[in-house]
Amino acid sequence: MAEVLRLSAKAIFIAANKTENVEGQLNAVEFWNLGLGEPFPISGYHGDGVGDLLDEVVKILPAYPADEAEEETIGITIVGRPNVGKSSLLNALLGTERAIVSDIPGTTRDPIDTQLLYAGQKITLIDTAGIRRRGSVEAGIEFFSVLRSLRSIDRADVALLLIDAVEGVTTQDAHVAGYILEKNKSVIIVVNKWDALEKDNNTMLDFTNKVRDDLKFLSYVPVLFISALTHQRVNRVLPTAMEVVEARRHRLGTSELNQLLREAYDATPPTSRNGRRLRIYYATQVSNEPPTFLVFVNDPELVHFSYERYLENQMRAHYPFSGTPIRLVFRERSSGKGE
Ligand SMILES: Nc1nc2c(ncn2[C@@H]2O[C@H](COP(=O)(O)OP(=O)(O)OP(=O)(O)O)[C@@H](O)[C@H]2O)c(=O)[nH]1
Ligand SMILES: [Mg+2]
Repeated sequence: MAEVLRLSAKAIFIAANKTENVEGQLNAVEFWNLGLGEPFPISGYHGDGVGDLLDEVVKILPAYPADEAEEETIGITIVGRPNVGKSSLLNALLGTERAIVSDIPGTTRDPIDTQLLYAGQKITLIDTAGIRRRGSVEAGIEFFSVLRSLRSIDRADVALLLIDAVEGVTTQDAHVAGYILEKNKSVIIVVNKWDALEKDNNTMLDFTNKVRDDLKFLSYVPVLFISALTHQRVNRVLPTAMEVVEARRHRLGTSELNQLLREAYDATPPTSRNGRRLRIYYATQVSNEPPTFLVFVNDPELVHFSYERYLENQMRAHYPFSGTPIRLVFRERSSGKGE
């Protein structure tokens, strides 16, 4: 059958059906032997994997005119404490005075959505109300403003977390960053009011190190230094957001992924626990936005937090997934399957 298909000179996709359980997914791997490329584990019954298969099929179809193909809009929300310059940044990006800017904290009350077209992509840019320290938010109007700011993160792909260059990173900024990642959204740190800082040759490096130190869990996140007032480097914001969106949508090929994990494992094997050592059998990227990887191991209990972090770092050394959280899901490989 494989031979007949090969002779047909048509594009071939192997859909390995009935792979809703782990065993089935492992069996699907054996279709590599057909030599017809990567098999797609799907479940016709549950619908798992069908979207991924269709994505690949659609990729090789002739392109539609751009306006039909780019239906999807990318959500970019601007968040941060009151008065950091969120509305000023929106205006600077749009080149118009769309949002009200004032030195009174709490000027913006409701999220303002603006649609724009950038590099052929439809973008919804959202200016939000400032998010104040927990505890200092009284009930009433402000409470709901903050709630709506947080909700804007839910409907965005990327959050621009604005930080005041003069005030530096606060614990509140760290909280908001944590919230963004919890929602599996991508993030860019944007240090605003860069014009208002006395600077020497080291200021930017020192500030970057400080940000990295204060927000250790955001080591893979781009940091930009801008002035919404003078427009300094504001032109870096949207290109960086597009890079991050691309990273969110990136797929690591299965053989690429397995090779890099094998190399990582061999370079630094995990230490054994109670005489048992973690073994990694096979991994596959099961979805994106954010990229999610299923890793089959002998026993997920043997995956130590620090080893998971090590694997993640090795994956990022191979492909940075800039600004984007990635998820590793460890599953036990069912017994009786090979070794
Ligand atoms: N020096 C300097 N001032 C800025 C910059 N960006 C904004 N500001 C000033 O900071 C104040 C607050 O700006 P907004 O853009 O209203 O800040 P916001 O984050 O939208 O504030 P809320 O809507 O109240 O949360 C205004 O007085 C701005 O002129 C900047 O890059 N440099
Ligand atoms: Mg505002």
